Amino acid sequence: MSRPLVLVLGDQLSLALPSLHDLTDDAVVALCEVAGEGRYVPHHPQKIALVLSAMRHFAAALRSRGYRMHYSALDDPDNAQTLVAEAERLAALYACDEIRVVRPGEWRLWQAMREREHAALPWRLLEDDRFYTTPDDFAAWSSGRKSLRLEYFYREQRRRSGLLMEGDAPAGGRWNLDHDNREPLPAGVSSPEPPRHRQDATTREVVALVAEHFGEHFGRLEGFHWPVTRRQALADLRHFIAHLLPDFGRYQDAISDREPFLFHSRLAAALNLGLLSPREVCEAVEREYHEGRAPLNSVEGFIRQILGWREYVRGLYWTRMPDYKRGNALAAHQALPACYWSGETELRCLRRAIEMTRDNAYAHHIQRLMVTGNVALLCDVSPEALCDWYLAVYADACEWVELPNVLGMVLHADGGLMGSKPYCASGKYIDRMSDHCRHCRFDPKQVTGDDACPLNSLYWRFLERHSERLEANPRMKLIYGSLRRMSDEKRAAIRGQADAFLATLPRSSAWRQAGGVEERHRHLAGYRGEPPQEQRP
Ligand code: FAD
Ligand code: DLZ
Repeated sequence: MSRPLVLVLGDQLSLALPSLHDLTDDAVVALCEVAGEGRYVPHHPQKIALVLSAMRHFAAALRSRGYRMHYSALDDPDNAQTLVAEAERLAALYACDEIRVVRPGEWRLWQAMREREHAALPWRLLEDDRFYTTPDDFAAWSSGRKSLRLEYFYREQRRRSGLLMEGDAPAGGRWNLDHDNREPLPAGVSSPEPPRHRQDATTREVVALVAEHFGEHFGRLEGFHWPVTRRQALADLRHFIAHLLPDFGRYQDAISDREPFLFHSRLAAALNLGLLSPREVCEAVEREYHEGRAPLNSVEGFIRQILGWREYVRGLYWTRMPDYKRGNALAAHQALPACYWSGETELRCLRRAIEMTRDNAYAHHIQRLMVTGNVALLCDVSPEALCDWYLAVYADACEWVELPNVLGMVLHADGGLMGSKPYCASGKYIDRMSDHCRHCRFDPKQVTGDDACPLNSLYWRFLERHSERLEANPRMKLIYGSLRRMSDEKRAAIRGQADAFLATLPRSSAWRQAGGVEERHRHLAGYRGEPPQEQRP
């Protein structure tokens, strides 16, 4: 009979976790706070506080259920400060003969653990059953397919799960109601404030600890109000269903200068940490449709994000790594603009998205995709630099979901595996979907001149630069038609305008100056199979 050390990671906080099933009395369950996980990218202090406070609350819940527990606190003097080393130290301390862990959310850790499967103290990896699909299910679905588009995967997921199905047909007769979900926010409409969870002694202690150890990272810690227990996460789910879901669909693509959350659920962090399960969330939302309290465009739009996108990006991640991470189909090699850390930019849409990110460790999907993502795409930011930023700054950031969204959806760096065309947009799009341009010094209707919105010239420059790859794309025919109809002089003027903007764009980031990015590169060089950054020519 083995005596396992069961390592529960900071994003595995579910009582239903497979590694917690049927444990013998002498099994030791360990949760380990380690500086290595807080620093390999400069995580937003709210994200670190969320993970550590949720871990401490979860450990208390396990203890009260009688599990034999070890909790390594960040400032324990013996703490080895990386997950693998700390788990091995504890296994030796408790004379355990194996370490059990459920598949982690990052390839980097999975690889490190798999390398130890046959060590003297073996690691045993269990599949994570908290999703609708496993990586093997995705591999079976994708095998031999020409196209891996979400829509096909999503329909299969609907059939398999039975969500929003009427027999063999989709509820309401259509699989996807995206076309009904594109309204900007009208003046005078605002969304209710999110719940503000009371900070108990545990959370207050963690917030102080994070301020002390990670206070130099980008992002404010004040105003922390993420749910740190299952109970609080369920309160957020109830709030979303009662107050936001009915309007979720129609304003899903809207962007606001003053409202950071709009009608979005803010549930991704709780889902990713394991405080909520995707099944219970989707089923609760589906019930609102059947009981006539929420329209189908909202319910279908929401369920598609979780049952479709969330599962789909996870499948892509696990079946394509580690090669996936090296994708750079558009040959983008520039550093991140410095304003991604400072917020100092005259582009009002970008400034507000970064300020909201700094204040809340949150920006909604359209800000991530069409503001910070779009600007980075148009400014040729390298996938590596942009992925590091997205992984650091959001409370819900986990590599399995961040990487495909940044690399595939935002940067088209996977060469079109995920999206049939890049989500590039000009200032006109921002003006149509938001009220930012009213507060901006630039004019979204002008392409050249002092007042022209830089996104316009950058947009045309991007299309010109990638015409060889994109011109033949049927979905881009119209826009390339417009580009072709421009006179040579006009094209040259636009190119000049864009180049002038890029030439004066400060690129070095606060974190690069502080040495944080270099530390990350050293850390990652091993599994990328590359020489460390400083040795590259
Ligand atoms: P809602 O708008 O209320 O959506 C409901 C749920 O659907 C979310 O909670 C999330 O679980 C899921 N979801 C929505 N869109 C996606 C998507 N594209 N991929 C996967 N799941 C989705 N999501 C993360 O959870 N972690 C990340 O690290 C992350 N990084 C992203 C980076 C970029 C560049 C982009 C474009 C998107 C990223 N997303 C990420 C997806 C999405 O933006 C967030 O899940 C969402 O904004 C979280 O806010 P919410 O909970 O209010 O979402
Ligand atoms: C994000 C995070 C942070 C900041 N700290 C810890 C930690 O101290 N201990 C831990 O177990 N997990 C932490 N996490 C979450 C991990 O980064 C996450 O479990 C892995 O990246 C795998 O998804």
